[in-house]
Amino acid sequence: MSENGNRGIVIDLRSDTVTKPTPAMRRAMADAEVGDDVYGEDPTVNRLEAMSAEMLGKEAAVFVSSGTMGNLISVLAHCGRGEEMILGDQAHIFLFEQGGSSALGGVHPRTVPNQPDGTLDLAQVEAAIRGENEHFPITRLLAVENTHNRCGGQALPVAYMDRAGELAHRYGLSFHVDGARLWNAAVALDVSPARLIQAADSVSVCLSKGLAAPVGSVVAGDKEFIRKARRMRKVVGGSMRQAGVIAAAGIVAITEMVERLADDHANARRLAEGLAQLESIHVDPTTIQTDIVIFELDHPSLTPAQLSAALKERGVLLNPIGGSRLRAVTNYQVSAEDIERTLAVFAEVLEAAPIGDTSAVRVYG
Ligand code: TLP
Repeated sequence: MSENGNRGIVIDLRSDTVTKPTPAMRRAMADAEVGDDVYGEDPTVNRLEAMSAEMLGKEAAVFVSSGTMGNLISVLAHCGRGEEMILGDQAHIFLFEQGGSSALGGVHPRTVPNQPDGTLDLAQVEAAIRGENEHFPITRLLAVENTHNRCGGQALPVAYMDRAGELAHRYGLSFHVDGARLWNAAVALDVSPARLIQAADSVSVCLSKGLAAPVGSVVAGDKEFIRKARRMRKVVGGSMRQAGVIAAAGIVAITEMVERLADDHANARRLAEGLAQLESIHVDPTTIQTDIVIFELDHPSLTPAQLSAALKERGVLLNPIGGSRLRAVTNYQVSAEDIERTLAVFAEVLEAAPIGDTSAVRVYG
């Protein structure tokens, strides 16, 4: 929770990206030893990369500016122009990254439907893998997302990750994991991040989501893959110079901020339990595994946009995400008390707009 001028308290549940650096991060940033990272001379970046590679159980890692860049350079390092990647129809790479791997790399996306638990049906994946035929693009890559954002922060379990990797490798494909929130998955499943992605050839993890660093993601894989990924980072203009200033916050993120994600998960579960009590909101709290709560609004006079606007008036920020759905994401700036306050605000707003009372549209529109 934070103060917001004369509008008072703000509880920001729009994303876990909204967090500001912790005091320890700001100190580490101020004190960071730096050098020119394009020469490989930034000791802080080198340390972050080495620590991340170790935590992720991979040979090497490269620091990038964002999750979008991490996924992009991974896909470009795995696939050439006209080659194909199989991914979920709800994948962030497919929906929310401007089709960058196709726009910039000529990589053809082939989607299969995401299941409600964020997985892909592996029989459908297998059926989508192309055979040898000059009419077809060559299938090169399988990508999954863990946790799965659009599926409500679902954590894909180890057994599934292993099976997906085994399938990809059986057909000679690489296996990439968009692990923007892999840390959340690992905490929720009580497994190490390294074990969770043991079967993956590459992973992109974010430092600036649940872990609260101001900037940055890390891509990890074997040395040869990371050599290619570094080349791709350069061509998209993503190589940075004295980046130790931001990498320092990333080191704090991976050393101090992972365990506490359990608090965000508990807060998300509590939020869902409270929301489920409200007549015009539908969510099954038992499905909430991590920090994301996606819920349906079923109200005759209030649209998701109007609900969001009315909540904002009272200091609670969260986003409609299309159709009747809205998303709330807990984060380290949101306390258990903030969740209770949020639930009270929901009750207030929905009470002020009783079901069937269309005047609420005018009040909150
Ligand atoms: N997700 C953001 C934005 O899309 C709005 C969010 O608020 O959830 N993979 C996944 C699974 C993601 O959720 C995101 C960001 C990314 C990749 C991209 O990361 P950034 O924003 O660092 O490019």
